[in-house]
Amino acid sequence: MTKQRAAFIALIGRPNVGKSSILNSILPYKVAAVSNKPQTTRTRIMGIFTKGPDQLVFVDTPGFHRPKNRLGENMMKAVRTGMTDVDAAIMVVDAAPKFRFDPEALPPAELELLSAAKNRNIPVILAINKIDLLKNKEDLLSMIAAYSKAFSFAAVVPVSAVTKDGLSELLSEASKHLHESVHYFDDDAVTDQPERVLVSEIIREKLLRFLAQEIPHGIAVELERFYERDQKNGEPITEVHAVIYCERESHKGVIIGKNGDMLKKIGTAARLDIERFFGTKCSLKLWVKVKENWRNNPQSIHNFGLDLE
Ligand SMILES: Nc1nc2c(ncn2[C@@H]2O[C@H](COP(=O)(O)OP(=O)(O)OP(=O)(O)O)[C@@H](O)[C@H]2O)c(=O)[nH]1
Ligand SMILES: [Mg+2]
Repeated sequence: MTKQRAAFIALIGRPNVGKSSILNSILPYKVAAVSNKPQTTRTRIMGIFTKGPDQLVFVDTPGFHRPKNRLGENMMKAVRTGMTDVDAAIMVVDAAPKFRFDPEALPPAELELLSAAKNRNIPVILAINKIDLLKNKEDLLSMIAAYSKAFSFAAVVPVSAVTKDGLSELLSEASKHLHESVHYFDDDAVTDQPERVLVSEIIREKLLRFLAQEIPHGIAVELERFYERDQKNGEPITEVHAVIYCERESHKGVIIGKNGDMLKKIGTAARLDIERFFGTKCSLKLWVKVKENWRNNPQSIHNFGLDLE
């Protein structure tokens, strides 16, 4: 029998570069929320890719940034733990930065991550993501040159999470860090996240997508009820009752929207995703409540499951 092999691979990088998108594109289904707002990922999320004797466990982490509140501090703790006991890291960078890319001065957050990897002796694969947005191939070459000058990467792979270009090469680079080991997860497991977390993250993702910049960062979603039952016609239906917590009364108004339109839009999008995920109908009921300044309240952070080390 072929010996089993395994590797833990951290996905690290600045906010919004596409770490979670890459993870979702590698896996058979989506496990991490993705949005165009920075700081979408709040905890460490594992995505598991098993092929025959080999198991790659990808550890998605929150985007590296200067924390502004206790939640942010917890998120940065999740980055540090995410980089502990891994066999390699994939640092994801954006090929189409909104800022002008300066080959002489890489973003400080990236330099900090690279030095953390170096201190821990973790080999780093550079994934230059969003190459589908690149108009000028010269830019890619100058990025590769600048990053390679700053750090000795195990490999540099241009990718696109959207078109899936380069992902098989990224997988084969990650596979070079496999070592003989029993598998840590069942061979058919795709994530370490419980179903109820996946469901609340689907709802939070829609809030991030549909709301303006400042509101979604102060949002948390808690499931009050979550179960499957049979309808009268005998078909199963997933029943979800969720509370959306925001930080201000004015935010609550925006989330509900005029005549409840915004909440309806968010609910419909979330319901469709939940139905696709479970392969059943879904009845989704949403409430909006205010919990002031919860992002600085350790008890609330704990209750929302955001203080996992
Ligand atoms: N065009 C294009 N957009 C991408 C690609 N990968 C990710 N995006 C977009 O980039 C945005 C950020 O993606 P995420 O996957 O949430 O980024 P992240 O690095 O996980 O962000 P945080 O969790 O906030 O740190 C989303 O709007 C994605 O749709 C890509 O390859 N091409
Ligand atoms: Mg993310």
